This record gives sequence, C-alpha cells and structure tokens, in this order.
Amino acid sequence: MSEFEKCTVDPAAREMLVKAKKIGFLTSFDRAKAQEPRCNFGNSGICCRICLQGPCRIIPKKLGANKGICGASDYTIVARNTVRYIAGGASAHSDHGRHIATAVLHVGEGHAKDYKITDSAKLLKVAKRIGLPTEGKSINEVAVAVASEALKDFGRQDTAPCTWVESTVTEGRKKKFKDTTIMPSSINGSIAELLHQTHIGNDADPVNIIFSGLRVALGDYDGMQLATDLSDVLFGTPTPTVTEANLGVLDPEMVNICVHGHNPLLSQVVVDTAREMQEEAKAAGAKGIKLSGICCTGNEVLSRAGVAIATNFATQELAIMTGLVDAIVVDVQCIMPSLRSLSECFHTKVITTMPISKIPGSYHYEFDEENAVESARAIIRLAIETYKRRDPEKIERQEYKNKVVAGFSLEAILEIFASVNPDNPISVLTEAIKAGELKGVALFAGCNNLKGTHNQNHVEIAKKMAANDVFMVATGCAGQAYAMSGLLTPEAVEAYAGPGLKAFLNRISAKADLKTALPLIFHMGSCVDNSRATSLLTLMANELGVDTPDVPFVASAPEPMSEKAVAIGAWNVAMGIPVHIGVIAPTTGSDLVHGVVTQIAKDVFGGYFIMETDYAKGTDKLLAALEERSWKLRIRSAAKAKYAERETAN
Ligand code: NFS
Ligand code: SF4
Repeated sequence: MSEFEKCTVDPAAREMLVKAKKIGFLTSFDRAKAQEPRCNFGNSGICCRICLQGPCRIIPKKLGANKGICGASDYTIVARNTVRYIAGGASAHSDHGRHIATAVLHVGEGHAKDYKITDSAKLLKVAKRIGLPTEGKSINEVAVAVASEALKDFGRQDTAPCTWVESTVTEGRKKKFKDTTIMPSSINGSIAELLHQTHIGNDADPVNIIFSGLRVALGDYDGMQLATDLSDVLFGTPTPTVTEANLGVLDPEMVNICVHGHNPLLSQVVVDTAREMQEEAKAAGAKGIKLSGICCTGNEVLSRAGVAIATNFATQELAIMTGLVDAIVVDVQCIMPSLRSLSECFHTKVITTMPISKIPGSYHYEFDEENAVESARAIIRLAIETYKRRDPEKIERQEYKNKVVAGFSLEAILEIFASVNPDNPISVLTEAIKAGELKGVALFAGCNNLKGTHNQNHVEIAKKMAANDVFMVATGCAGQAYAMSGLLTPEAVEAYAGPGLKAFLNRISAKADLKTALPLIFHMGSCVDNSRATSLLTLMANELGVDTPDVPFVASAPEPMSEKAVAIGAWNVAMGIPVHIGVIAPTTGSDLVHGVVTQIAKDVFGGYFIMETDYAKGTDKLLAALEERSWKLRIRSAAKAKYAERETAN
C-alpha cells in the first residue's frame, strides 16, 4: 500500500506525490497534515474576529467567556461567520458574471473586436425570457439591451427583483422568495447590506442574519445564471464533445499550456489563438501546442472546445510536478499561490493575467479585453520560449488518462431527450422517474477538500448512486473528478449503472444522434453552470406540476472547500433541495444555527443541509431523500389519476 493512499484515490496523483517527496517539495497534502490538529473554536464556528477586540472564543461553561466581549452569543457569531462565507462566494461568482456581461455590452457597442456574438439564437432566447423586445432590432442592439439588463441586477436601487432570479425559477419559488423577503434586488447591494448587518454591534438575531445570507445566496445564483447565459452568447452553448482527462494528457512532444482559474474571457481566446500558432510551436521543435485545463476555466473550455482536463483543485501543483507544463495561465479563483514556488523547481512559467489576482514572483501579463488576441498571443509565445528550456531530467511522463464525454448544457440534454420525445423532451426524464425506472436526479458539485481523501467522496458516492438508478449531472471540480476517473464514459454505464439507469441511458443512446453513447454522468460545466442544473430542476418541477421541493432531486458537494461552494449550497437549500456536504461545516458551535440549516430550513424552504463525511452514509442519506420524494410523487400521481377516473365515471 502506497503511503499516499490516504491522500488521493487518483493513481496519477499518487505517483506525483512520490516524486514530490523525492525532490523535497511540500505539496498541499503535506501542508494539510501540518495544519492538524485544528482549533476547535474555528472548527465549530465560535471564533469571532469581526472586530479588533477579537478573536473572541466562546467557552460555554466559563462565566464571562460564554459570550464575546461585546456580548455576542454563540448563535450570533456562528450565523455571522456563516453568511460572510456566502458573501465571499457571491462576490466571486457575480464579479465573474459582471465581467462577462460587460464584455457582451462592449461587443454590442462595437468595441472588444476579438469577441463576437457566437450564439445569437441563445441571445434572442434570453431576451425573450427576460421580456425584452427584439423585433426590428439588430443582434448588436439586443446584446446591448440584454447586457444592460444584466448589469442592472448588480446595482438596482429600487425593490424590483433581480431579473435572472425572477425569470428562471418556478412561480412557487418566486412567491416563497418574496414571502420570506429573500428575493434580491441588487447583487452588490445585498452583499454590502450583509456586511453591514454583520458588523459589530449590529444584527444579533441569527435567523434574521441567515435570511439575509440567503438573499445574498440568491444574488450569487443570479450572477451565475447570467454568467452562464452570456458566456454561451459569447462563446457558444456547449454540445457533447469527446476528449480526455488526467495528467496523461500532458504530451512530452508538445508545448503544454494549462489554463487554470474560472473566467473564459481569456482562456477561450488562448484556446482559439493557439490553434493559429501551431507553426510557431513547430519551429521551436515541438509537434504543436497542447492545451489542458484545471478547475473551472478548464471546464469552460472543455465544454465548448473539447479541451482536455489535466487535473482538479487539490492536485493542481502536481501538474507542474510532471516537468511537462511549459506555462500555466491563471485568471481568478482557486489558484494556489504555491504554484509559483513550485514552478521554480521546474522550467514552468506561472502567468497571472487579472489585476485582482497576482502572485508575487510570477509573470503578470495583464489581460486586455480590447486586444484579447494580442494578450493571448504574447502568453502563448512565452510558453513556446519556455518549452525550449524544458529539463529532460525532471520530466516524469504520466500514462494515466481517461476518455471523457462532456459538454452537456441544458440545451444539449434536451436535444438528446428530444430524440425520444420531440414534443416534450423533459418528460423523458420525469416519466422515467414516475415509472420507477430512475430514482431521481442528483447534482454533484463543488471542490476538493484536503480534510479528506482527494476525489474519494466524489467517486464513491457517484458509483453507489449509479447502482441505485439515479440520473446524475455534475459541475466544477466534481465533474473533473469524474472525468479523471473514467466515469464520464459509456463504459462506466456498463460497469456501474443499476438496471434502471442502464436501460434509461441505453434507450436514449440508441436514438440520439451522437458520435458516442451517453456517459454515466452528464458533465454540465463549470461551477457557475450549476445554473444549468437548476434550470433542469425548474423544468422538471413545471413538467411534474409541483414546486421544486417536491421534485426527486438532490445535490451533493462531496468535497466542498470554497466560499463559492457555501453560497451554492445555500441557494440550493432555498430552491428546496436536500444538499449533502462531505465536510462538517463550522455551524456546530451553535445548536440553534446548526438546527436551522440542517432541519428548520426544510420547514421553510423544503431544502436543508445534510452534513456527512462518510461517503457510504452520505449516499444512504441522499438516496433516502430521493426515495421519499419519488414515493410521494407516485402516490400523488396515482391519487390524481384515480380522482380523474372518478370524475369521468360521474
Ligand atoms: Ni467551484 Fe470551480 Fe473547483 Fe471548487 Fe474552485 S474550481 S468554481 S470553487 S475548487 S469546484
Ligand atoms: Fe468579540 Fe464582539 Fe468583536 Fe466579535 S464583534 S470580536 S464577539 S467583541
């Protein structure tokens, strides 16, 4: 048994960890160990650092220490800490969305010459959905109108609801969000208000704080929905694509450029520009340029351009460890600063590109939206130059890679279902659930968390859900975990699907006009593309004639880590979804707050958090939640049918 078995289930990563040990580089896995044991105050959320009198740590049995210096109780402190995660996540996602919306605006206005409206059909569809007139207007005019509407969602000063929430959820959810006062009017406004609300000496009411946290979470949702819509408008709506994943995609004979981060504005242009620069790479002695992705910018270019996946969050350093990465081009979010120090042991250039995400000592090529291709060219040229300095002694070629079938936008999924039922594609899924062929739908999302074994929860939970006939969609680093481990393949359907899921997927594969059979799990894209999964949920609810809390749909972040994951989890709860997380969140320090997020939320929204680190138990809880919902659904439709029968008899 390798000493790295506890670190990761990924064989490529294990080999690279052996190499890291050999060269004496401490990776994220070593640093995670070095953090143990963790402080219990922080672990349970009862350490407050909101003002400079802190840290105040709550010791329940110690007189005077059972409250913070200002008198804040455990429930106030835990609630404030929790919602501030959401504010961080919503800021990241929505800033990304704002960046894309601004780019669409600029294209519509005739600037940003290197971008264009690639999917005008989607632009018109979005315009229609949000109630904008399109007749007699040019595509550029519609682009300006839609982007301006999106930008309004960031800074509206009146109380009108955010357009991208309002236009994408069920009527039931709209009413629920209004009744519970969590419908946001402005993304930025709700975040600022939450930071105000959680300032020292302000709101002490944990429930009030949590509701504001949910309002911000819906702002996060709004930013993600518009980011997905407008990214599709700019770069195209993903369609099924076949590629490969894991460190074996790094090709010793090619100039290897990894794109890492989240924002497709640069990575997509790097991918397109690299196609035109193959000759320059050949002149440098390589066979060409090989692009691969890490984290969600990788998912963006995987979905739209079939770019291979190198690895996911926890193992990003290990890509450099192969000695084969010539440049790693990063934009924003989830980029380990350690990449730079590691790159010093190799020839790799770490290139930062965004003004808000710099790493001391790395190369900073500021991305210029007005001259995007020029920016991309300069970066690729630096990678080609660097390739020439590769050290053959330090190369460790990786063989591990798996085939990947990805690119499942909601549009693509519906088109596939339409091959079975062209009049009502979504009913293909809902009917299979009603008939008991499928148990329901599970969304797998989120990161890696170095508190556990890398990719283990992702893989084990999905395999067990597959055996239990659950239709699965995935995003983010969860999608990449499945890509790396061969679960995004038709072969995995044969190996892991239960009889119902297998029959369902094979039936559709036989009819769908695709170059490949369908994979076990449908990879829907980056983390902002969790919006696509919610649109699937909304469609299912409308087709079933129920609101979202009654749809047999669950979500799991088997290895969540980032503030963004907390925000996504929170709005999924508001959408009425049971949300499993494979770590224990720092809410346990207050029974009240912990009870609200794991139980009471269910009474109000239908959704709630399930915190379970053990993958087998986590899966059982997800299955139980699905079974309860599909059982109720069947009882309800049987009763409805019986009632209709009686009506006709009378
Ligand atoms: Ni989501 Fe994607 Fe990965 Fe987590 Fe980071 S890359 S936006 S946050 S770590 S899934
Ligand atoms: Fe302590 Fe209150 Fe300041 Fe928090 S806000 S650090 S509990 S004094």
